[in-house]
Amino acid sequence: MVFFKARPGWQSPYPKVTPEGVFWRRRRFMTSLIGAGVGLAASAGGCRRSGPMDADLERSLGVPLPAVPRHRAFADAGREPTPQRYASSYNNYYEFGGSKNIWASAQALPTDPWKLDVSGLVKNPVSFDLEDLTRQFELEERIYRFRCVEAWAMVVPWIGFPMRALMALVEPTAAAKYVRFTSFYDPMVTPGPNFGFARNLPWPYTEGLTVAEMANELAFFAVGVYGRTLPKQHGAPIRMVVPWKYGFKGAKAIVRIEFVAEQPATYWNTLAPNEYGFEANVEPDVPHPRWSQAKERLVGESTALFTWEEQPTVIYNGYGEWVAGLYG
Ligand SMILES: Nc1nc2c(c(=O)[nH]1)N[C@H]1C(S)=C(S)[C@@H](COP(=O)(O)O)O[C@H]1N2
Ligand SMILES: [Mo]
Repeated sequence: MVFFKARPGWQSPYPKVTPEGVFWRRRRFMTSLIGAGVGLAASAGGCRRSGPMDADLERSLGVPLPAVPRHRAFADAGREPTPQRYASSYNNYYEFGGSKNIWASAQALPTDPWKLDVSGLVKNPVSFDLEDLTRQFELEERIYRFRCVEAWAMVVPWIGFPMRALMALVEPTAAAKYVRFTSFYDPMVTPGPNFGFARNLPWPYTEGLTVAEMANELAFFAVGVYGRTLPKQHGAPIRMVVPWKYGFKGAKAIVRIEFVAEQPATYWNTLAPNEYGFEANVEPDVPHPRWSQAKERLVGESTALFTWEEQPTVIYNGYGEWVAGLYG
C-alpha cells in the first residue's frame, strides 16, 4: 500500500453532527402541505441496503472495463473505498428528483449515442462521441475522497482521465479564464422535482471552474467507477470529479464544455448564491449558513443503520498539497 505524507485529520473518529440538505427537504415539506403527494417518507433518507446488492441495483451498474493502471498518488485515500452498493444507491441527481434514492429512475437517461461538444475560446473546438473519448485519452483509476456540501462523504474508485489531457487537445486561448460545463437536460426524460416552486429551477444543471483549476492535476473526468463504466445514477457516460470541492461542483452527464472569459452562471450558485459559492472548496471552518462543515458523515453500513460514522472535515478535503497554491 502506498501512503501519502501525513495529512492533518485523515483519520480519527468523531461525535454526532447535524443532518443535511434542508434546502430541499424544507420545500418538499411545504409541497406536502399543499398535498402534492411526492413520496416524502421515501425521500427523506433514501433506500438503504445493508446486505448483498439488490439484483435491480446490480443491473443498473455499468459493464466491466478492461483493467487500467491505478494512479500512484491516488491509490489510497486513507479510508476504505465505500462499498458500491452504498455509493451507487445514495446519490444526488436532481434531474431525477429531490431524494437520494434516484438510482432506478436515472436509468431513463439516454446515453447512447452521446455527444460532448468542446467549444468557446479554444484553438481546436471538438465534438466527441463516447468512443472518441475512451480512445483518445488514456484511462486510469484514482481513488478519491468525495465530500457533499450536505456533509456526507465517501471514497470512490473513479476511472477516467485528467481534465488537462482534454485541455491539451483543444488548446484554450489566452483569453479563456473560466470553463462552463453543462449537463444533459430534456424535461421529457429528466423531470426533476418538477412541481410547485421547482418549476423554475435554472436547468440545465451547469457548473464552472477557473481554467487554472481545470488544469490542476486533480481535476478529472470519470467515465467509469468500481471497475465498470459509469452507472447512470453517477452521471453516465461522463461526469466531472473535483475532489477538493463540494460534490455539487462535479456535474454529471456532461454534454457541453465551453471556455469563456467571464465567470459563468452555475445552477446552485444561481439558485442560492449565499449558500453555494462558485468556488465551493471544502473548508471545515467555513460553515454553510444552515449547518457546520466541521465534520462529515461517511456513507456505508452506518447509513443503512442510520448511525452515521462521523469524521472531521479536512481543508480542501485533504488535497491541499495539490491545490492550496491556487488560492494563496
Ligand atoms: N447534473 C447533475 N450533476 C450533479 C448533481 C445534480 O443534481 N445534477 N448533483 C451534484 C451533487 S450535490 C453531488 S453531492 C454529486 C453526487 O454524486 P454521486 O451521486 O455520483 O455520488 O453530484 C453532483 N452533480
Ligand atoms: Mo452535494
